[in-house]
Amino acid sequence: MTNNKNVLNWVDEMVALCKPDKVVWIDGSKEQLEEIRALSVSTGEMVKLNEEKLPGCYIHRTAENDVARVEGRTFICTRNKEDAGPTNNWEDPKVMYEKLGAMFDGVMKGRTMYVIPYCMGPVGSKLSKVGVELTDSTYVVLNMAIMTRMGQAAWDHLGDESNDFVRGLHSKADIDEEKRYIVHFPEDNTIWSINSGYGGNVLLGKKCFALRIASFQGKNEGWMAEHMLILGLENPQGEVKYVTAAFPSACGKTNLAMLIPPEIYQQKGYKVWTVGDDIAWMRIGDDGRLWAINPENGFFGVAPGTNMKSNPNALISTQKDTIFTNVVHNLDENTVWWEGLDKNPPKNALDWKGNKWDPESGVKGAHPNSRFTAPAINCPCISSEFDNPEGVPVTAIVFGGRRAKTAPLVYQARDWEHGVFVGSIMASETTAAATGAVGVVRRDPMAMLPFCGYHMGDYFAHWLEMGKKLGDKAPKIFNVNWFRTDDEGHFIWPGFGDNMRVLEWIINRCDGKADAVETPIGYEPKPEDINLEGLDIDLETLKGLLSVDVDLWKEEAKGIHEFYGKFGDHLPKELAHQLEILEENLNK
Ligand code: SAT
Ligand code: MN
Repeated sequence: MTNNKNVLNWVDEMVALCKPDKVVWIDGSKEQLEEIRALSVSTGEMVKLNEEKLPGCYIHRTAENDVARVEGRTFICTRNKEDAGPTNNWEDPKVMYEKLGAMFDGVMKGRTMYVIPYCMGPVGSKLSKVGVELTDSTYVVLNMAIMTRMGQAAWDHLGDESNDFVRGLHSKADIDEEKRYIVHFPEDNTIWSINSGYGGNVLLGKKCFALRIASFQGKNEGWMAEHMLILGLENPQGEVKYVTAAFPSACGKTNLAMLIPPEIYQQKGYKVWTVGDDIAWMRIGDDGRLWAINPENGFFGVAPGTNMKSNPNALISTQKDTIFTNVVHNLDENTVWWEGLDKNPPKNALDWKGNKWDPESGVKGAHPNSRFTAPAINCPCISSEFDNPEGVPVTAIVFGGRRAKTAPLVYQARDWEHGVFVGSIMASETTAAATGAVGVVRRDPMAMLPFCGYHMGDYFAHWLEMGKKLGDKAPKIFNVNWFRTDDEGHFIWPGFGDNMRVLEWIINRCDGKADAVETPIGYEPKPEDINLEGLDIDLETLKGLLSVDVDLWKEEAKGIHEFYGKFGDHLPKELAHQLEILEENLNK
């Protein structure tokens, strides 16, 4: 399959360590994948769903203690502790290789090791990179087949000589949480993951490579790996402008990426095209602009809340060749269900734990972080540029999170440097995507807190550096918050398709077609410049959504001081200066 000695030697070494009974090289062919599906069904790893209603679809359940990323057990192992920074768990690489080496020793005895070659990004693109994942899980093989360009094409992209591939090793031998480790060695292009079967911990091309390792590579090679969706917004003249947006996990990236504009926009001819829903790799093109590709090939989306109203494009994407994880299994129809899919929970069903489920019981049937793994090509609004090796030019970068009060619906940064500040102070209420308390506000710069593979202060400096190189060709930077609530805790802004109204203002700003008002935190729309036609929201409510509460922001500034304190002398002086400007503005 490959003659690349770097690959062959490393696989030999890992086989000698893990001692599998058998090694299967994945070529990505239909026949081979079909065999592996049949095998997973025979072992009970997956259940085949109703072929008429959900052709090519399967359901899988993880262990009950293994349903989300485990940030406490995720490590960045660099030779110098300093290089991993204050926001990552660190261990000395030597110590960690030894510790995990002992755990991997003989771990695949009696099992099969699958060698999965995969390409992150369109095959042949200058920005694409190859990874190889060794795993003893057929679930991982089948998910990687959806999430990446997997098989022979990846070997071809790598070539026979290159050593530039990420070495991933995964085993799911034991489900004991105390023995679970998700470990990155950025200096060796290596990822070792053991004793988990949950997506973000084991699909090593995704968060581990495409964000943690890739962010480190991007810093060294002059590009960016970001936790961002990429969408194209087509106007009635047929011009498409591309926007990338960073929100923390489970804050609606998939929904925004697949947005369907409200009726009044559709009538005029506006359309939204999806390039990616989770990760963007960006580089400066020959024309000096910032260009983005989506390194993934599928969507690993949150199931609960996805329905024909909230996100029809996502739901349609899951109707064939999809793997569902930790959702409700409808036994009468052999289909799937989750909270928020529709108002008819199945009566004869198993919950995500595999127990008989009574919808009347008040107990949730699907896990809040249950997921679908769906091929990107299933998406009705997939962009024609999805496979373009050049990527798409980025007009605007949007940051956002869940904030009940502080952040307004939308504001624009004064310039790139201020934009980096806006990204760096991002904060959001936590969700079920990671283990731990839900609903607690935490700082999550650029939505990269759990995903930055090096010192976050240096990461901010890299952003500033990129801005200097981009100069006046830099995308404009914005911040949005769809999650402001009223005194009863209800969301005020309808969100979903109506977010188009905010995107319209963002694009108009980039085109120099919309005005703005200056506030202490940045530029905001004039309320009358947000189109409210057909919405149940009046101008007063909108003004409320755009209001900046100076007292809350003074509190916020204190929180930022404290947060910035962590970074010591790695904090770029430009950001400290931006914080001073914010405080001055608030005290005016
Ligand atoms: O990390 S996952 O890929 O499992 C999902 C997420 O948290 O964004
Ligand atoms: Mn994500």
